[in-house]
Amino acid sequence: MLRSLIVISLLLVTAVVVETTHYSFSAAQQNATAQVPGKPVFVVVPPSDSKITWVHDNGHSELRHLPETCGGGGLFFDFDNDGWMDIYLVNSGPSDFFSPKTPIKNALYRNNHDGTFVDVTEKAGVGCGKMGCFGMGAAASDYDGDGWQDLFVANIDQELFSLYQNQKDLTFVDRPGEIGQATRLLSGWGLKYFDYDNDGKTDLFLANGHPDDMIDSYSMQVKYKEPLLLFHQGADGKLHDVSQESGPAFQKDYAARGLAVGDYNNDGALDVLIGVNGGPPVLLKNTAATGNNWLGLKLEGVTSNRDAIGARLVWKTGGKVYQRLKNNGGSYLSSHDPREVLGLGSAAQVDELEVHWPLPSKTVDRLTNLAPNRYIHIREGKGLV
Ligand SMILES: [Ca+2]
Ligand SMILES: [Ca+2]
Ligand SMILES: [Ca+2]
Ligand SMILES: [Ca+2]
Repeated sequence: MLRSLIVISLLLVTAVVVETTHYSFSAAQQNATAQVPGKPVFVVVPPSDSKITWVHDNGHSELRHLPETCGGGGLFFDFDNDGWMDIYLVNSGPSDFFSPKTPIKNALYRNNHDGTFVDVTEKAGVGCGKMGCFGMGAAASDYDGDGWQDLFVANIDQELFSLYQNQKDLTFVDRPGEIGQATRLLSGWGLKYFDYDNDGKTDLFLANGHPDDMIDSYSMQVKYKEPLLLFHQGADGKLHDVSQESGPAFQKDYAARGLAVGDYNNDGALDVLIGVNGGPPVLLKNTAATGNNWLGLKLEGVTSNRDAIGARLVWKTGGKVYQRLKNNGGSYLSSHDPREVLGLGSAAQVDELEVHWPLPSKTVDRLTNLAPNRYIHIREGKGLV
């Protein structure tokens, strides 16, 4: 059975690295960084230096079947909050024609601050999901707002998707909850954590589809086209499956792949665009956020990267304090609206907003008494512009 081609989704903070090319350099600095003929612009860091010995296994068989044609996913994220990016890598697993000689696992490498990494997968408990290890998409987000990045891995059918909650002690616990039940027979691709109803709590949207377009001919349960799934975070802090009551789009099946989130009509309600394999894209206009207040942010770094990837937002509204790490990644082959939308619920304003700009900046901009339901532009060190 031909299973998963892929994986990526990721990049949470992969973008941090990419965006470092956007630093504002002085003329002297630009000259200093000018490309020198014969000198590599990027230098490969070999496993002997990085200590990252994990190798992706594409599951090739003696008959040259190749279930993983696009490699595995991976992401940068700071799981221990020490300010240094750690690395998570995703691999698939056994198939009908592939029995790995050594166990295949996902891998978490902790940054040693000296250019090397150490494998902490086993202690962290993120090597394998419940019921299997056939990983595909991955994303990191602090969905529960406790200040510690959590992990999400979408797996192939017959396995549950994994929601690894950060325990703040270098370990994670896989608690997929209702996501596990709902994804038992699905294969995940596009995925994104965002607050779709602007109530202040982060929700989750999943786009699914089996990689094998012949799967219907030999499976009684698994289908090529699969439903979209929407999970709403309730007052109990858990993600609840609300797909059935979320409109006709969730009653249909798609060969969904990429999923991008953005506010195309600038009403503060984040909309969704889904790429479909062999079909037209699905554009979903968000009507769920009506009635809740919001504040949209366009962040412009000056010393830090221009898109402020990696900025930490802390805001007070309605008597509560919220926080979020700005990233522009996650999902599969997709890029999201770079603006941030803060869901305020019924609160009439943002009482205080702090923007902790990412390194190398050490600037923190504080703004107070911000009126809602508009997009504002904040420049590093200048505040509102
Ligand atoms: Ca770290
Ligand atoms: Ca968390
Ligand atoms: Ca929400
Ligand atoms: Ca919108």
